[in-house]
Amino acid sequence: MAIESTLLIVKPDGVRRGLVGEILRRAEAKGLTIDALELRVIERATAEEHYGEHRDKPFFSELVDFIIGGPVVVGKLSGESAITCWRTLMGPTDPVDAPPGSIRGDYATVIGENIVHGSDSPESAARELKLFFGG
Ligand code: 3AN
Repeated sequence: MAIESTLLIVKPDGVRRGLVGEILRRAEAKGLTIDALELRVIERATAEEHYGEHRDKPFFSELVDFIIGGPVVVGKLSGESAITCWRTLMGPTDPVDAPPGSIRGDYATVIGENIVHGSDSPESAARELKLFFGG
């Protein structure tokens, strides 16, 4: 067990649907701490770097256009095993597979609009937190 930090993004679909409060409530209820929080529109270059591992995938341009298409809430969540805890609260990437009780299970139906992001490893968390918060 270890204290970790992870990047949270409430994507444009989550903000548009008024789910910011509910998503933050779930993170806090779990016991995670909100160390940084900001509403912003992500620059295209930042989005392309963030999703760099998907650059060669057919859905890359759609993914980037979607994430920069409206305001998002970016945050830093910290706590014991925060990376895995937040991924579990989010549910699997495809909302069709996400169980009820998870954010994607409760609020999403399609993979291209799956409400939230969370870093998938300590290495990703460090890279993503630096990209969005400078450290
Ligand atoms: P996660 O967001 O669960 O870490 P990743 O990193 O595999 O999932 O994918 C990043 C984002 O790319 C997903 N949140 C989803 O919006 C989008 N995505 C992943 N796979 C697909 C796909 N097959 N078709 C369309 N969009 C996808």
